[in-house]
Amino acid sequence: MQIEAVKGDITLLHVDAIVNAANQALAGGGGVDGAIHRAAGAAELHKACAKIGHCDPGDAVATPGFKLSAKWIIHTVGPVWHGGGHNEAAILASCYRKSIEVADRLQARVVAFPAISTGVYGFPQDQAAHIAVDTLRSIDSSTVERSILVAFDDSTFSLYNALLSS
Ligand code: AR6
Repeated sequence: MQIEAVKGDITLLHVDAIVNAANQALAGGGGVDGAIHRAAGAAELHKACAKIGHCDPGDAVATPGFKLSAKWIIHTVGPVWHGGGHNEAAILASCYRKSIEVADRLQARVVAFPAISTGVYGFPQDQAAHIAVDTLRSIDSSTVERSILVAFDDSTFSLYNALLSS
């Protein structure tokens, strides 16, 4: 699986699936979750999420992409940062692994990820970037050919580029 970094708005990407940094209730919210709801069509996406109802931290579920160019939205729930001693790293790694498992089942070949947990949930950016890159590198996907790490700010973009060139 090829891994690359881009900077920008994940809702604008022409990929098979985009990953959403959701909450356990799949209720929508701010950050990338809010942007994805607005771009996909909030009413339809809310309805699809309500039907699923819940997602545990570290797990992932899928809905259609509705008005997005992406065919699918894979909703994963990152850990809330509580200082690092509450299994946060393992839960974040699980978000990347489970999202790829869901993408495999959907036959998605190109998947884009936001920097899960590094906004409202407070996970330190550098540690999260390491986990994203290390976890994706460790996955042997049967279907996904390309994973795109989408940075919304310069510091995240620099971290991804440094890690991907090492
Ligand atoms: N495209 C790509 N990345 C984005 C975009 C965008 N359009 N908008 C924000 N980001 P966050 P979390 C980046 O807070 O920390 C929501 O309310 C942002 O700069 O969206 O996992 C949910 O409902 C940051 O780097 O997600 C949950 O309650 C990254 O996306 C909670 O926030 C993640 O920031 C989840 O918190």
